[in-house]
Amino acid sequence: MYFSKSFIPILKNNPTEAKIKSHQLMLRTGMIKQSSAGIYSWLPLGFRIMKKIEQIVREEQNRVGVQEILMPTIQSSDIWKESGRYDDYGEEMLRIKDRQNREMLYGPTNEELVTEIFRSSIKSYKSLPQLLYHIQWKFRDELRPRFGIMRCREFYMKDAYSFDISDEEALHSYNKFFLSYLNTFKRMDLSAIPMAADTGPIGGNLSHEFIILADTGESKIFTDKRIFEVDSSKTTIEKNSLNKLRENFEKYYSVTDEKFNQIEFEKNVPEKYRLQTKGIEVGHIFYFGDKYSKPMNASVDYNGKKEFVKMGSYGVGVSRLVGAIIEAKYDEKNETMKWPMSVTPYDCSILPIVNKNDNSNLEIATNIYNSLKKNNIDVLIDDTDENISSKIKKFKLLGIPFQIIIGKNFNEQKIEFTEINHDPIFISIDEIIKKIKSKKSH
Ligand code: 5CA
Repeated sequence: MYFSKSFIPILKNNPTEAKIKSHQLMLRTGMIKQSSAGIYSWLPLGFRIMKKIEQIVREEQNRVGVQEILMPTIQSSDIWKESGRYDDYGEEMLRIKDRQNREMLYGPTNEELVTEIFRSSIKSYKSLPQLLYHIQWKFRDELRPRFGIMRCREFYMKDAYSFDISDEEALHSYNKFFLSYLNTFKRMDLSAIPMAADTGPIGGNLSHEFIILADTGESKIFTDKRIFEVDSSKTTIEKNSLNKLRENFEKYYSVTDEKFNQIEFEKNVPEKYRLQTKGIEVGHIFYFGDKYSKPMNASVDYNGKKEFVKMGSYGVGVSRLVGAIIEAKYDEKNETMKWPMSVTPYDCSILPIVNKNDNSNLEIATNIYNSLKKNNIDVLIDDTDENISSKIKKFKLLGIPFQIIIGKNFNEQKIEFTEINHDPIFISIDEIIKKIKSKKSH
């Protein structure tokens, strides 16, 4: 992509309405544009990042055997009346009437709809477990939308739902999501800690929030620092292995503020390991047994007996993650963001010095661009006639991990190549490709 043809509307200064780094940078670099309070359009740069995040989430769901579906954004109120949540959910739910005067709503979550889908087809315990997910827009009429896409009204979420025959089997499903979430966030270079949490309007009595540490986070957390050392890399989806993983995490006190108890904290965590800080909730998993299956009559035949299925639900804030990654990865010292290779909108930028009467640098840049593209490296080439130092500054602002600079006296064997916030090195195109590819495969 040539920068002159791209739609990346960069602002000169940080917008004053934005209070936190991620919101400032997302507006400044033209990733998003507000369309009304708490509702945003995603422009190409932001959309590319969100799509990469979505794909990682998808792959890790598929890996533990969850099947992808797509449910609509608009739901009928009937199923919410069946579950009893239509009145309980309150003003956060956007209620709409269609032309027949039927009560509809823009889904804030999908427990009811997926239960309705399940009960209409699955009749025997032999079809269990059923694990289903979709990635779809949600709407919650938040009282105070804030921090850009971090707490907004319309947001993109991965939500999954599990259906099992017994508590024991349901906890096995819960644990599969527990593992898949650790793997998902690890692939984005994030260390997300599972913390015992409240269940709020979703319900149930077992729940973990996955939280990444950030001073600007809205969740207060209390934790034992040793939890950061727990290793999940050898865990498989076998029951024992997953149970062990949960145990390894749960032996350390780690809770959000709704669950916090000072006496327990001090009793369980030696002083030197106590950490009281803030974080961003990027995922939340719940186990709620038959809370929905019973009122909605979602049951299966179990050797001649009717059993209500045991359910859980599992959310990842796909759009929130874009902001969360900026908050977690922002480099205060250099005042830059740096995208993890797995989600970066472009891997590399090519910045030629462009002279009005001489196209040669632009031609060299285009040749290098083609070689990188052939190697599946995503490149943005700055063909504008801005001076080179403002081009370098611009791409630092965008957080693109690598830069190639084509200046005077170009030498094929010694191309100026910079990893963001490092000193430039001078290497050949083959070495550049090797370096970027090896970073991409980590
Ligand atoms: N049905 C359950 C699990 S699928 C559920 O809705 N859980 S949730 O309410 O915790 O939302 C799941 C995730 O969506 C959260 O962890 C958070 O990352 C994201 N999220 C929730 N509300 C917002 C919001 N207003 N703006 C942006 N992201 C949000």
